[in-house]
Amino acid sequence: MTVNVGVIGVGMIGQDHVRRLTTVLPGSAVVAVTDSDAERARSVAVSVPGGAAPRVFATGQELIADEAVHAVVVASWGPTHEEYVLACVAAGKPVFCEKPLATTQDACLRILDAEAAHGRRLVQVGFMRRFDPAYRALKETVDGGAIGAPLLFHSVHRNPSVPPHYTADMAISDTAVHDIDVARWLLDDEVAAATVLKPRRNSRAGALQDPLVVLLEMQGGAVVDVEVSVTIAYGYDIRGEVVGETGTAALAEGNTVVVKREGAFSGRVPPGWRERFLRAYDLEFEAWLAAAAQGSAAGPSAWDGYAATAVSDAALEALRTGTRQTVSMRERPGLYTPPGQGRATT
Ligand code: NAD
Ligand code: ISE
Repeated sequence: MTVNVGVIGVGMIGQDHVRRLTTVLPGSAVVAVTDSDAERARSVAVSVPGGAAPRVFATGQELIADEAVHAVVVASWGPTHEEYVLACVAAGKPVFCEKPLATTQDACLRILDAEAAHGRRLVQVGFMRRFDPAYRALKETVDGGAIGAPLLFHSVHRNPSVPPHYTADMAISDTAVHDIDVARWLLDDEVAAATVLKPRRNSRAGALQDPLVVLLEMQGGAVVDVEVSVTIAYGYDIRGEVVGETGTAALAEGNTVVVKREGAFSGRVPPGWRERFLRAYDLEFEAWLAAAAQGSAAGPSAWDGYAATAVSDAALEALRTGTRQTVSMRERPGLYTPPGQGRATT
């Protein structure tokens, strides 16, 4: 079956997802696009390879309502996600929503309530690290007991630079939100409290407070430290190490080749998220299309989106106040507990 997809928001990542749906993965066709920048939507539509160009809709709501659209990708700015995800759930259409699921906890709760009323999952959130082969190997190692019970998780999230619209809060709500999700998933636990430290500022940071260190206390007692650096110039560097009772497990450096010459050795650091997580984005969409073809959703759920936003809200408050903040969350509904599994969905 071919899943006819409509894409809302065709900026950087929206265009990348259109490319993967039309030229990388089998089983889908992009039949509709929209963007608040109408000219951008038109130029993306005409650049789609293959048969008929996707239809360009004036609004996301019209795109979602169109009968030819079976499933929807939301890749517009974070504050617009709630409206579109709710409209997809109301229409009973599977939806892939880029992170964050929504920018407030209340908005996430409205999505959880709508999905619960629908009675089955329709929402997948774009936490692509869960599909990254290196993170998967790390989780398998930890889950397999090779290093004993996990005690600490060190996570490093470095961006060379960020776009001009990037605000101070986004270091947590847009960037660290990935580390928050991956900590919940790797440790199979929820976050109990957050504290944020402000190291000496990078002189390149402008109005941003960069870097930041986000400390998360998990309900089971493990502690997570996240370094967020978004103006670090040298490349896009993602690291993760779990410290267990009897050993450690870390993401390996991504290079297939290390060059040694003139008394030194070197490898490449990827320039950005597009290259570092290329395979992860493909795999998350493969999973999404398979589930969408059955009228459902897989992978990171609306619950995972809600949990990440609840923790990110606590961390933002910790940053503002300079104090430790506890995370309070609704009880997890049965819809989001996979049979025989722990708390965080794969
Ligand atoms: P972008 O600014 O390049 O693109 C966003 C697009 O959405 C723009 O073309 C904008 O005109 C459009 N838009 C804004 N409001 C809209 C609305 N109401 N209706 C329709 N279109 C609208 O931003 P981006 O970097 O592509 O980010 C988009 C989303 O993807 C964000 O939520 C971001 O956090 C997420 N993202 C995720 C990853 C990842 O690694 N998973 C990477 C980059 C971006
Ligand atoms: C961006 O939106 C992403 O999601 C990237 O994965 C992240 O590294 C970057 O910091 C965000 O701005």
